[in-house]
Amino acid sequence: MIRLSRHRTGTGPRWAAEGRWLNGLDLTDLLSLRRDQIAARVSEALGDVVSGEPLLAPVNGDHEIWASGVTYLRSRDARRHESSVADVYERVYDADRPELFFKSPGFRVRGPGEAIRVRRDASWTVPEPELVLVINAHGEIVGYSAGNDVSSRDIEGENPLYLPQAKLYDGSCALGPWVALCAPDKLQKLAIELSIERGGAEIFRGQTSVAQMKRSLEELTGYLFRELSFPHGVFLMTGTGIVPPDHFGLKTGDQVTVRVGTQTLVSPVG
Ligand code: DO4
Ligand code: MG
Repeated sequence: MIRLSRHRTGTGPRWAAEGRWLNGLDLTDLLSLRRDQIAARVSEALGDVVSGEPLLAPVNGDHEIWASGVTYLRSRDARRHESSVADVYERVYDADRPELFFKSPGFRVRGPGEAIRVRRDASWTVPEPELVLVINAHGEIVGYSAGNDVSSRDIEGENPLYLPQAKLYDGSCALGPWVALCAPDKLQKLAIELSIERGGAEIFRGQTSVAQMKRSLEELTGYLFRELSFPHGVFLMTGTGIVPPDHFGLKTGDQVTVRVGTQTLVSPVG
């Protein structure tokens, strides 16, 4: 596994691998390569050691973040319950074609320690802890990150056609802390955890595993690439298997921790 991180510097964002600067190379360059060429290209570009420059979201501004939904039974059940048109969730869970939606352009993504938000016109907002696939321009899964698909359940529940408003607003997408380059078979059983703190005390904790997902990672990737090309590579959130109980909604001041495999993404709610 190779950890790629993106940092704030005096001359703009810069990428590093395993704590050393990458000279003249960033994630977009690496995602134009085939999977089996990436590690060698990273080694060639390694430079000086990073000296404490703060982490940014591990994504370039022109990357796209897509998401899939209703890939875990828990998500299907929660949405069937919240919605007046419950049938659509049941049908998409069982259908061959998965639900895929556009979540965010890279420039809107919040990184480690950056605030996520509750929409001002929403009354019921939840975090969604998700494995995020990092996919190269050739449609090969080359690594992963941890992600939070923050969602307004009341807006989606009122009418599924409001999904883009429930899913895409300032502070609704967080990723990080890094892109871990690894073989896709290392992702099949990763543990996923969600912890929510309010006033310094944990008020919700849940866990699942990628092994609980109804669909395969290759199946989701295959559908995303069917009729769309991604010359810069693309990020794909793979759906949530953890949904807090119905009485729970995020509030300003909460702190959300998402763990996926070895990555821990902490986000205050601003
Ligand atoms: O159908 C709505 C979105 C589902 C979703 O985001 C999820 O299951 O994670
Ligand atoms: Mg989701």
